[in-house]
Amino acid sequence: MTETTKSSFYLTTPIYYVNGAPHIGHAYTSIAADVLARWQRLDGRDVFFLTGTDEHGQKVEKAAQEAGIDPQGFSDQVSASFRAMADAMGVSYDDFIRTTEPRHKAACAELWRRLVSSGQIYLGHYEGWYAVRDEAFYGEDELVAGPDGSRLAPSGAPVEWVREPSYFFRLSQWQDRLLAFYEANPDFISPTARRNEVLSFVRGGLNDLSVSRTTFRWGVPVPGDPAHIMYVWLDALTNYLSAAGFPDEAAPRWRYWPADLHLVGKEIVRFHAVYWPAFLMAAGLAVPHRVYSHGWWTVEGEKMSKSVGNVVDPVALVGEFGLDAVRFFLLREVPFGNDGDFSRRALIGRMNGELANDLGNLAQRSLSLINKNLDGVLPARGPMTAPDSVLLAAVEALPELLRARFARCAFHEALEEVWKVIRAANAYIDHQAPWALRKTDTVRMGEVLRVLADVLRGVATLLQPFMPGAMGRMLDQLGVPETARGLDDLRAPLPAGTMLPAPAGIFPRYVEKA
Ligand code: ME8
Repeated sequence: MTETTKSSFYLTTPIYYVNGAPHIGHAYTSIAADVLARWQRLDGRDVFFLTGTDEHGQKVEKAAQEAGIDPQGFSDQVSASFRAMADAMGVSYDDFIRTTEPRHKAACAELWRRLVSSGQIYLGHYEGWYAVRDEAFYGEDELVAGPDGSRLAPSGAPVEWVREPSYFFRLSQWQDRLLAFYEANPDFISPTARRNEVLSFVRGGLNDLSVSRTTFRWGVPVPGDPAHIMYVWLDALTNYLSAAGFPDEAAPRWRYWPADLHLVGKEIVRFHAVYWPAFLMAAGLAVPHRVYSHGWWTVEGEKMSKSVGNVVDPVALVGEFGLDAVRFFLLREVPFGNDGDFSRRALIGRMNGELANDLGNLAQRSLSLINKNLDGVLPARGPMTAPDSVLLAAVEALPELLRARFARCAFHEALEEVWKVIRAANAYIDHQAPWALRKTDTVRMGEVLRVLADVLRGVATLLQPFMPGAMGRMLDQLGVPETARGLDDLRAPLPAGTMLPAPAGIFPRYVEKA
């Protein structure tokens, strides 16, 4: 397919606040999004994958003050560390947007003007609770009591009383249209639990939303009234438009709009599934197809926090365990959508069990038998026995099974489907015992090794989005050219007679240092 005929897929991560260093939670969302982006590319789609940093607002301004650096210099530094994190995690983003960039500020100003001209914004006065940590307004009835009796946001963030002139967005007028939109687009929010939360929030009635602040300066000024700074969430959400070229509808990237999927953590669903579609509809713009919200990680049973000192640095983790193992673990350990717990023990268990024993040994055993007994030459397929056909049929069924899992962001299920085949291949090699056939029936030995090479090729091709480095090496060892590693290429068999390079272990066992 040529670039122009491919169907497009626009995928985003949240843009992360630059108030602190990236941690494993940020890496998780970015890796999950990356797996999906790589899968869609493998499946022949024209992908636009966006990530970046959210640099305005009181929270960042405060962090810069505490660091004793001006907010722009501070944002430059922390944004660079988020970009370095994405690079270290193998995140194949097509663009990295920063909300302090001119292209983004211009998009915000234009969106604001469109909301004003459609009569959706008016000047008033805000009085109520605000949590800087969440950058969110809360109603009195939403607050909870803290351990010392103080009022807290439902997230546990401290709140302060705010009283200032403010522009408002007429969110209250959007309740019915939002509910009709959710009904017409049942897949807009997933998983179901999150969808239900959003529905009940919107059914409960919506208040107009304060969309500007006058008590600090670090943000995008309101067009025509620069005493007001745009509410950081209106600014931040607009990044998804800015990167697609908005407001220039002739921009090459505008073809990607609306986004196919916003992948976010569960705590920011309301912004993406309520405010964002309301802003877009009010401005006469198309609404994204889906918002998927995943769960939260704790670390060794505890909430990650700077004060507890248990924040996991993803770059250090990759330094210790390797990138492929970390990516695999994060998506394998916890059903996507659920909360999960990170522990070294669980990571090492998956590395040694599923990577080293199940997949690594299968590849090493098969490829070294080809290397030693067949001079490294890939044998031809022979007449199929029943066990050969059953195993090959299982691997050939995987692309369709995985497409359906990826469509639901069920990454853990996709991995389980592949592992079922890996386990079956291990049972097959044990039963067929090609090492014994070497002495009794070398022709059959070649046929068995060919079946195994075909299984490994299918598995390695399909696992590339999860473990691009390790699976690239496995495909090298199987003699698969770099230009023939897509899903479509699986239909053509590898040519018999290909010389395979000497195999080298791909997943060594991890031994905990004493
Ligand atoms: O909310 N477990 O930025 P943020 C899993 N700037 N995921 C986690 C996590 C954890 N413990 N901690 C963070 C913002 N995340 C806004 C977004 S978008 C227009 C603006 C991930 O720096 C998860 O994806 O607080 C969560 O939604 C995101 O980081 C929040 O990052």
